[in-house]
Amino acid sequence: MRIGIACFPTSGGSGVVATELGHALAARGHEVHLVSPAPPFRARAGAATDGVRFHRVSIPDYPLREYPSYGMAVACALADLVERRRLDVLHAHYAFPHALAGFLAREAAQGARPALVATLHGTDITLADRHPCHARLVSFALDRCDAVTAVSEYLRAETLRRFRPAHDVAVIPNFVDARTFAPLAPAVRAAVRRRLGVPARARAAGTPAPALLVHVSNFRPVKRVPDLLRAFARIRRRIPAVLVLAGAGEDAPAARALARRLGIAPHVRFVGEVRRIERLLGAADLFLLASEMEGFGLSVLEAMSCGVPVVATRCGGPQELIEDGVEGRLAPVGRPADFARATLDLLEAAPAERRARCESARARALRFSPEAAAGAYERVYRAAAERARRGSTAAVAPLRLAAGGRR
Ligand code: GMT
Repeated sequence: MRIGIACFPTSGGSGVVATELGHALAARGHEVHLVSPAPPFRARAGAATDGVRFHRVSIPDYPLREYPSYGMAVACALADLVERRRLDVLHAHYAFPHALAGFLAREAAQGARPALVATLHGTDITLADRHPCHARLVSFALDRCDAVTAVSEYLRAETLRRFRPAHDVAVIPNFVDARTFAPLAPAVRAAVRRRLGVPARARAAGTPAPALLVHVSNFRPVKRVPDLLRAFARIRRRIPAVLVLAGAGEDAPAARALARRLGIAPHVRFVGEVRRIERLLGAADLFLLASEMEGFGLSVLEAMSCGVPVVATRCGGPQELIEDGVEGRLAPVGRPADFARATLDLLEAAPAERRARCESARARALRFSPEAAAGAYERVYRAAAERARRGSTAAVAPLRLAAGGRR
């Protein structure tokens, strides 16, 4: 198939999923076009040679340029691609504006009518009603798609509850490349920890080695980083530990200020965006996520794939990845004291129990393979193409496809 994928290029999970899916589909023989304002964060060097072509969305320089429209620019880029490559499928990642732009592109393009597929990731649904008009456009776009997928059962349920779309929403969980996101060799792990100033072993007999706790974030309010810092302050009162926060975003300056106020600044490292995040994840004792809501929680899956257990809030997607007490712990949202207790439970467990949890985390992550996800998307594409051919987008039979190991 000839497939156009529209996504954001930033380090957020939706762009990562779209890019990795593009590579997995290209490996299965499809012609894949990635459409984004910049090369996506995880786009691989030499992508053009492995069947994925990148197309930059440029916002035209126009006399009224103080009002640039990214949405219109993506629609133009997609319409152009549909015509030039006679696309079979247009796959929009993130409902707004990509699904709407895909609809416009399909209407505007001449000579081809690709199937329109949207994948919902999280805040595109759960924050859409912050602006009623925005929600109306999301609803309109979803109803014009030939297929809609969500990255978790939780997000599917939220989408049905909030939008009552014309068709069912298929669940295709996100996935992880278990060769890249793998447990680190002990020497590599020790080297990464040394660079962070966190020894892998105790410095003196009778004193425990500090725990390395890692969080990856876009520092948006939904991540509740202040809760994480408050929980960490409690953890530090009991045991030596270092918290590494990777990523960048609007709440980062306030998080630094809070770390200083809580007196934990010397033990908190803000390392910004990290290219080879698998090294940082693999060096951790635990991965922490205190979000208010996660459509999926890709960083949770990536940490698990590195053999690292997770403490997360009961906030949607992570509840489908972690069974409380098996691959990690789940804590209520907005309760730093409970979050700290859950984290300490894991850190203070006997070594054999800790090892078993690492193995469970890795084993569970192996069930979310890129190949299975690409196969599930192919099936959605085929069904959507059939629907587009018939020219009908309403009253669609339920599509229930799961690529990962949902319980
Ligand atoms: O909504 C965001 O904060 C960003 C968005 C993105 O573009 O990465 O993240 C969402 O998509 C990811 C990939 O499917 C999910 O793993 C994240 O859980 C989801 N974020 C939220 O729902 C907050």
